[in-house]
Amino acid sequence: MEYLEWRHVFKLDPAKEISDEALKRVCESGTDAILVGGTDGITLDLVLDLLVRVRRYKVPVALEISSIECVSPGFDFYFIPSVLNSTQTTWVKDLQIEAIKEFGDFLNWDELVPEGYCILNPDCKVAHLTEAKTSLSEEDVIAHARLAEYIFKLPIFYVEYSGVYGNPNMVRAAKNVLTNTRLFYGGGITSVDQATEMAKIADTIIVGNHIYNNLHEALETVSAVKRISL
Ligand code: 1GP
Repeated sequence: MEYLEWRHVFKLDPAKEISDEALKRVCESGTDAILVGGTDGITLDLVLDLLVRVRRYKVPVALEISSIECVSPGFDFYFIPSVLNSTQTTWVKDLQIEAIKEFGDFLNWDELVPEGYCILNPDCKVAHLTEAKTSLSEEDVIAHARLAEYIFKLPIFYVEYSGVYGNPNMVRAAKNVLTNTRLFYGGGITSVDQATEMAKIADTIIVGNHIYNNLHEALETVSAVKRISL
């Protein structure tokens, strides 16, 4: 599947405003994909609006599903997160069960991409929402990565520091024990140096917030990541 080749991804939040000019630069930046997702304030209208605008460009676009009310047809892929270090089964599998009960007979399973999240920033919204146990040691992160690959057989293990730049040692610890499962890293990338450092470790680098804070710097991360081969 093509998402297994992605090295750089921009994550766009439907609840945040972005001008047509900025969106054009993001979509034509050479990034491998646009991932549409966020934690709160998302409505179906906002998702549809962003989908239509991104569809003007050739870049693949995936929806990371955070609530079933905001799902629409028209994306190339649907990423289905499970928060492996949540303390609540809601975020690990209950919401997924609800969605499968409602849509299971109609789903195109080939478009669905399950992701195992490991949230390591205790202060980010998604950590609070999912009541994630974020105080993990390297040994814990390794166990979560192995759970993703060898028990749940997930194609993606996502080390999430949303909002802050993460500890490369934690990311490396996960990478060292993964073979087939792809390692996504996201969180606090604001510079070429940070993008380069994480691209030397993780398979796929996700840049989110900085698109809205400093577009020029965010765009520079694309070529920085593409220069590094693992
Ligand atoms: C968020 O991992 C992504 O889900 C990207 O993080 O917004 O901090 O870049 P940032």
